[in-house]
Amino acid sequence: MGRHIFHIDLDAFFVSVEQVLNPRLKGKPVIVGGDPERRGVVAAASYQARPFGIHAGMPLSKARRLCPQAIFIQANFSRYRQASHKFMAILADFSPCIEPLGIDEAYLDVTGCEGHYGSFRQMALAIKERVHKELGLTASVGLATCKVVAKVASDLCKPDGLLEIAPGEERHFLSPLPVAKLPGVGKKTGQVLQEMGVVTIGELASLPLSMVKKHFGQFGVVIHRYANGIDDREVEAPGESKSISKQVTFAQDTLERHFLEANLHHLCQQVSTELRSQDKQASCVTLKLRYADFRTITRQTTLKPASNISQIIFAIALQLLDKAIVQSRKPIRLIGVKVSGLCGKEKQLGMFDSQREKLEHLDKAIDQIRSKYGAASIKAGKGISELNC
Ligand code: DCP
Ligand code: CA
Repeated sequence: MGRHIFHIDLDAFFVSVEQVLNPRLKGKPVIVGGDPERRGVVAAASYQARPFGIHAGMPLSKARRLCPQAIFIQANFSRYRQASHKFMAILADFSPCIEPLGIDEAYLDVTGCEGHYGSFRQMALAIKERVHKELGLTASVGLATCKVVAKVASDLCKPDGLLEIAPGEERHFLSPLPVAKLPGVGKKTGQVLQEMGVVTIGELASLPLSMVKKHFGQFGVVIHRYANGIDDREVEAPGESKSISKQVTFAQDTLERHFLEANLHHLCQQVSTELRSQDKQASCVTLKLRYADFRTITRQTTLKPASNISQIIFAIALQLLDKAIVQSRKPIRLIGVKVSGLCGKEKQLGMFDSQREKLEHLDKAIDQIRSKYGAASIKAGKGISELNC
């Protein structure tokens, strides 16, 4: 039996949350990001602001030049996080197989779930209705047999849309669209494809695989399959995660080493606590940095043996951060940590066994205190200098 997958994405998320709180903002060009007099970029723009050419990542000063009548408001992340949790909880009521993607989007594998609603379309409408009724937000939903087609579909029908791509129609649907619409095709890949004379997804799909592979290696195989509407990726529920990641966006871009270190420490604590709660160990640590100009880099290191010890993950991530700071002294907007290559507990033999054991006991004690008194009840220090890993 074929799969049925939804991609659901909230429209102009940050702005829409603000509009629910202040209905006078509805129907107006609204920009969340902050004060245009100060340095900063657009986080979200209402659909009324977009015809002026305003988009996320654009400097606020430029946004104001393009649309002087726009209303600028400060981002309030705790509000957005709260709305996001409620949104994900609504989705989880429709299918247990849910994969949150970002703060305001998720894949849902709804194969076999449509019976109660009559059809997948009716089911998608029911989701939209609940999101609107309970949160006051509009969502756009793409329905397809695989992730990539569902995502392109939801993007295409925004805002407040619903687009169903019938089984067998995947390639035909993607074919006329600009190649930049294909997930995975960023600026760089788009440029190379343009030089190859590829404008539409259909043209990419028609290229011989060997040619795409020659230009892009294994990644070429993936985008060629996507262009042909082929995508076998499962919708991965968080419980079965292959990775755990946490990130934080700063109110102001910074290069302040102690501030970055403290945030990194907190993120590493969060991912390692999550690892331990899943009884998993990670064999890879990835640091993600986004600079003020929105350029994003990732740096990773393999962990041998795999570990879920907070101090070890932090020590590795900190090394990566220090290297990155030396390489580029640009102010940082976002910092994130991902642990992947997850596996069950290994017998850890090695010269630092006794030290690791001590750290494991420490983490266990911290976990117990937190589970009893809450996450904020205890903070671990950053004493890593003696850790030799
Ligand atoms: N966001 C951000 N900085 C960016 C992009 C997005 O802070 N460069 C935040 C604000 C967005 C939210 O993430 O509201 C979700 O991002 P989306 O890309 O889904 O954009 P929107 O939801 O704002 O608009 P759309 O209706 O196009 O999905
Ligand atoms: Ca969105």
